[in-house]
Amino acid sequence: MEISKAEIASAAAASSGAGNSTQELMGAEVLVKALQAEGVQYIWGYPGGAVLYIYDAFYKQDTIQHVLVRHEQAAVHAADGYARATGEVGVALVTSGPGLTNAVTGIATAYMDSIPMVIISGQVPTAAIGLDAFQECDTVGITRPIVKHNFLVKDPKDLAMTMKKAFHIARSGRPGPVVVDVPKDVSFKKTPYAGYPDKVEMRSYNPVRKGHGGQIRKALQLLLAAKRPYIYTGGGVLLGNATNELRTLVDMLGYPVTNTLMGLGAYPASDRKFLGMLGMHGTIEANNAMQNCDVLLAVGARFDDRVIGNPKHFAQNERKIIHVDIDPSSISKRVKVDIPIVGDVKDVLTELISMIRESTAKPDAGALADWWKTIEAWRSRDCLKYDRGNTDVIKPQYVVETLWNMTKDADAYITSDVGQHQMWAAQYYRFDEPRRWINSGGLGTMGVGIPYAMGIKLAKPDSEVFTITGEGSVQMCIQELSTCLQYNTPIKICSLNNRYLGMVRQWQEIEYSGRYSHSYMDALPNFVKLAEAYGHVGMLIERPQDVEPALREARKLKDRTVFMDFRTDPTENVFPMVKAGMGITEMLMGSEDL
Ligand SMILES: Cc1cc2nc3c(=O)[nH]c(=O)nc-3n(C[C@H](O)[C@H](O)[C@H](O)COP(=O)(O)OP(=O)(O)OC[C@H]3O[C@@H](n4cnc5c(N)ncnc54)[C@H](O)[C@@H]3O)c2cc1C
Ligand SMILES: Cc1ncc(C[n+]2csc(CCOP(=O)(O)OP(=O)(O)O)c2C)c(N)n1
Ligand SMILES: [Mg+2]
Repeated sequence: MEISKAEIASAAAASSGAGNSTQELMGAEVLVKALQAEGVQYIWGYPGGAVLYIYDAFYKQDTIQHVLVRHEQAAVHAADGYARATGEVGVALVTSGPGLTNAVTGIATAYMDSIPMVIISGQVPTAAIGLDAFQECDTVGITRPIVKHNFLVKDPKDLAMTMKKAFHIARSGRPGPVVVDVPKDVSFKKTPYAGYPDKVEMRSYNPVRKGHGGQIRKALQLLLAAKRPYIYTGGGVLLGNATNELRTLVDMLGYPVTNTLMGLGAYPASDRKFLGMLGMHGTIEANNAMQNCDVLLAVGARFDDRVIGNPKHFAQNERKIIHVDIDPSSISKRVKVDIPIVGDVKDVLTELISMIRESTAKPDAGALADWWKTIEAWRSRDCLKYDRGNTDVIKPQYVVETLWNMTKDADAYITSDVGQHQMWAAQYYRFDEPRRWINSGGLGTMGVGIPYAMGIKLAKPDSEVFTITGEGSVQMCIQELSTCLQYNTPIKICSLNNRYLGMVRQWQEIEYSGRYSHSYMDALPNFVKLAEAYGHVGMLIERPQDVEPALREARKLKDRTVFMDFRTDPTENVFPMVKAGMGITEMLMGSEDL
């Protein structure tokens, strides 16, 4: 059921209390009013004793659609997927004790990738806290290291302001998940309610948006004087909705650009200035440019260990680094930078662009042409080539490439799970638009693929939503196929079934002399029948020539969830690869390098 914007606006106006005198409401009702006032359309959750008053309050309203998942982990992932695709705050609701502990993986996943979320958890009544009460757990303690902030609400009169703060903290500055723990009596008791606050002020929390003008000017001078410049961008560009600014900047300068795994889509992959993803499974040209540039502009990217490889090797080449990030704690965390700029990427890039427009100095065209020549030589090695013509066995890359070819001009979202299939999706699906590639990078959580897709499909019912997964990952949240049916969120699952925990097998092959300890997946279910048992369509695809027809058929089944079980080459590995402890240019290019 889609809820119109007008309905939400009228609900929000009603719930803001504008013009209303103070009324007495139960805590649970205040909570629902807060969500309405925040414009929340969907909430993913699972009920239990501690949240039954909240569920009762949901029953009495019809502006927010609650989605009953099958496992709390999936509730948080679905809300997280929704947040990644829409830029809105994702909201989940879980009960106390096991409800919350089940949600922990989802919360940590969102935290690692800086995703704005509010997670409401039920708690035992305030008088029972600390008494080993039934389904009690220390939610604030358990979640403290994996949230941007958390609250335990002890009095219903604080609920409205706490929710206001929670949403503000989740979406401002460096986004992140916020947990609001609500004891049962707090949701039950009545409290005077004078409307949802329209302002929030926190003395200790004031994220900087505008970058320091002097620093930006210094950055400009460095950038224009560069002989071998490089622009390294990450998830922050997507989180800060600054893709247009990034495109303008790159076009003005003509410099090469790369994205991290989390930044894919921040710059169009089809543009020649894009060198592909960098890092452990990045392209030669992207990694070599990172190592050999003389001026690096890092934008909303956090120098992850999967990106810079061995820090000593990375530091061998001298380069000047400009780092734009909204979170001062990201700056010089792993790599020492020369020009830190703390601020929002959109604000900072806008200022940088206007300074470039006003500047009489221009990039050094001769040096840039030489730099591009070097880069093209790296690129000509075509490091993502694979056995495209294989007619015996389905190459996993071929499935992704075929999907990309078929959907590149469509309104499509791609989610993935974690493993080899995730890397092939990142390498072979060439994202041109932001927020189309939805995956877990920081925590690397197997199981996110289906719930992410489910969350997105609800928000984008007219878009096509695909999940690229593996037979290992998909089983971690497979129960959500049931939710997909109940809420009519038809998604297309492309399982690259190699019968292995492939990424683990790859590491065992390369780092553990081929001792495949517990990475072979035997006794797999019949996925076709499993899909059918859940009320969906299942397809088994075993031959390369059937890949395209299967995808075509699945796309035609617009209103059905389709599970495509592609039997892919079990021996295929992800290349290029930077082995643990190696520098980013010390890449394995294929099995011949092993
Ligand atoms: C199997 C596997 C393999 C992987 N291999 C690779 C690989 O080869 N290459 C790769 O890149 N990654 C890889 N990763 C992902 C990696 O672990 C990290 O998640 C990723 O590199 C981090 O991306 P990022 O630097 O863009 O940071 P993000 O986690 O996206 O962080 C964003 C940064 O932007 C900042 N920010 C947020 N909002 C704003 C704003 N409005 N303005 C300014 N700054 C903002 C934040 O403070 C933060 O510092 C892999 C993951 C897995 C699971
Ligand atoms: C919850 C969780 N447990 C373990 C891991 C470690 N891990 C990373 S990739 C991987 C294998 C994934 O197998 P599959 O889903 O079949 O994908 P493939 O690598 O074969 O494409 C494992 C076990 C993880 N990332 N997440
Ligand atoms: Mg597998």
